[in-house]
Amino acid sequence: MSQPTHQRMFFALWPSEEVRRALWEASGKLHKVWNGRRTKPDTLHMTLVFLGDVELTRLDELRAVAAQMDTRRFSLNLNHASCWRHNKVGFLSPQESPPELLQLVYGLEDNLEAAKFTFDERPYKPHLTLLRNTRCTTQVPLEPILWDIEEFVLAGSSTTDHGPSYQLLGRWPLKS
Ligand code: 2AM
Repeated sequence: MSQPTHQRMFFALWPSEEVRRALWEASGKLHKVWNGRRTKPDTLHMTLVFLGDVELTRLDELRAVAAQMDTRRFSLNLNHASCWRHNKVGFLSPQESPPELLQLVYGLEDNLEAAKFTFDERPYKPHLTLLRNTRCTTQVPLEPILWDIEEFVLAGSSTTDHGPSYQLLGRWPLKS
């Protein structure tokens, strides 16, 4: 079989084990009321910038783009659970986006544009997908999930018979 030349990639925030457990618990509570298909615990993440298919020969260039970022660490308070009607995604989000989160996203986008990478340019709506094919019915009480963001990652995505599988292609610490 010929070697792949491209891979689907995105920059993301990747939860620690502790945050992952809290997210999985929240997704269980939402699933009981809203139904749908739960995101598997090991694939839970929050996308920053979705690049789509990237030539593997440009991976080092992409890592250099990420290494230019000098955003400070911040805390994310996932205190809002909701759904989008158009794509039936159920998600957690922060009611207010910390300025550092937006700096990180817009900074990456600016650097990517300068390096002539293409990416999904739709307005950024911070969200962490917990359920697919779902509909929000009634409000579900949840404890807010506080997540200390100390790094961001570049993830590569492949499709398997069991759904998406992600490989971490790089991780960059935020400034303390
Ligand atoms: P989602 O959770 O709302 O589906 C990997 O596909 C990640 O990239 C998912 O978190 C997905 O968001 C996000 N993403 C953003 N834009 C995308 C796009 N145009 N196509 C597929 N995934 C996208």
